[in-house]
Amino acid sequence: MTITACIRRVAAALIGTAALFCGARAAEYDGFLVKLDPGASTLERLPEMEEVVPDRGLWKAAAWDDVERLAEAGVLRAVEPNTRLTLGDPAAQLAAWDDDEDDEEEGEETPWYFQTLDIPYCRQYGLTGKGVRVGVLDSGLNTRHEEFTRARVLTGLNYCAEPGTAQRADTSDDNGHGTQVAGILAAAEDNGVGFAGIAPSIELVPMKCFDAKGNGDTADIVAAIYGAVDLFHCKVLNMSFSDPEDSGILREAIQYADAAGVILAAAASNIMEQRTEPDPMIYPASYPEAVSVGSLDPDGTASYFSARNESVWICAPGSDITTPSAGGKDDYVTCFGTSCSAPIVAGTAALALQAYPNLTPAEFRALLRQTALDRGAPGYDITYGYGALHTGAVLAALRGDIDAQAAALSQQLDADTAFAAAYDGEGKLLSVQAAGETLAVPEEARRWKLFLLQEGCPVRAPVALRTKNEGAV
Ligand SMILES: [Ca+2]
Ligand SMILES: [Ca+2]
Repeated sequence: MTITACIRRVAAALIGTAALFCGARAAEYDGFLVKLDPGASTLERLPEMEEVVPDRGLWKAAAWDDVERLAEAGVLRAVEPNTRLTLGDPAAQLAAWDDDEDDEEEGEETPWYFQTLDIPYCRQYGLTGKGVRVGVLDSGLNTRHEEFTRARVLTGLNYCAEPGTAQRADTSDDNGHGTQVAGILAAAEDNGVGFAGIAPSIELVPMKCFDAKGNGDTADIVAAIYGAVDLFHCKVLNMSFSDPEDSGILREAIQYADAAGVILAAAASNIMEQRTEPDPMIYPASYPEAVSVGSLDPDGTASYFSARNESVWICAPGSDITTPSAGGKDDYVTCFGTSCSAPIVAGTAALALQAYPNLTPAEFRALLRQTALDRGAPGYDITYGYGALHTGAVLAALRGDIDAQAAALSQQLDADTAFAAAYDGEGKLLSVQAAGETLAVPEEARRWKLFLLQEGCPVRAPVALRTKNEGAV
């Protein structure tokens, strides 16, 4: 919904008797998110307003009277209800277990999806997300947990607390969701306990936007997105939450992050009941700049709860995932939800950025699309998006490693389909042989080290993508 339409809806709701705001119940919003003329004076701004991102003219107004006064002063550029969000059902806990008793015998287990995604291939090239800064917009982080003692955790911000208060620096996790998400992304590897994250060497920035009950609002999310870009200089953001309302101000923040080169991974959302076909669009996953991630079960099929709509870009493991919990220093939970799938894509982005720091968000989205393993109905579909994430194939494509891509594709090809690639003396790809056909790689494509096979079909010509990052990993 556009800002104008939103204002119209707000105005209509206020004039009429129904307490409906952009489709949300009155209980589901907290004041108004306003965008003011950047030139507005302190006086015109109203002293009682809370800051959201003051540099960008974003403030929170408690009541509609305030909004009207701002409009009368001629400084109001946009207004929306400040929608309340809840972490709610994502990452619902199926079971919890305590690692105290027998971890000495068990040691560290490899997550089941490391083989599916071919994480060992990435580790072979030293890819652990080292040096890549990732912001996790969630409920905070339990830094006392044994899986984070080695992690490079930066001091984040608690956006739930008022600016200027001591609580603003406290990003400890009183809910659990944030620690679970961060564990899937960055739990320590080879520390002899628990499990490992996809990108265990990232610089992790906990950005607390949800309180102990899992409640947050659009204003805090927007503030955190601008903070992630301008204050923390993150290269990847994970957003395992969903807003049923399209917000023009949130959309602008997402577009700003994308334009600044930040890769955005968002949970496609969980639909547990009252399904429609397709499921409704959910935000921020449905903004085109965000990678909307659906969930796969261990058998590779879409999880029943994973949203089916045209926002879905790709699917990643999101069921039967064991990860650290906020409870103590050695507690783990087994969870499911698209909240678990998004950090697997965020971790993949961190590995790709470690290898190629100039990779753009658009290039990353294209890589996901072109390396995904098609599932369900042939080609794009609203259940799987472009298909199942294959982290190894993403990195292989970046390296121009056609053999590794072939290995990934062989997961969905007949067993007798063989690949062979011929290179010239400089390691540039000359031809690809598949299913008995030999295809020459066009001269212009040889200049690039990024070669991708068209989705799902090994006998079509390799395609080249522009990349600013020449050179091997
Ligand atoms: Ca571990
Ligand atoms: Ca498909």
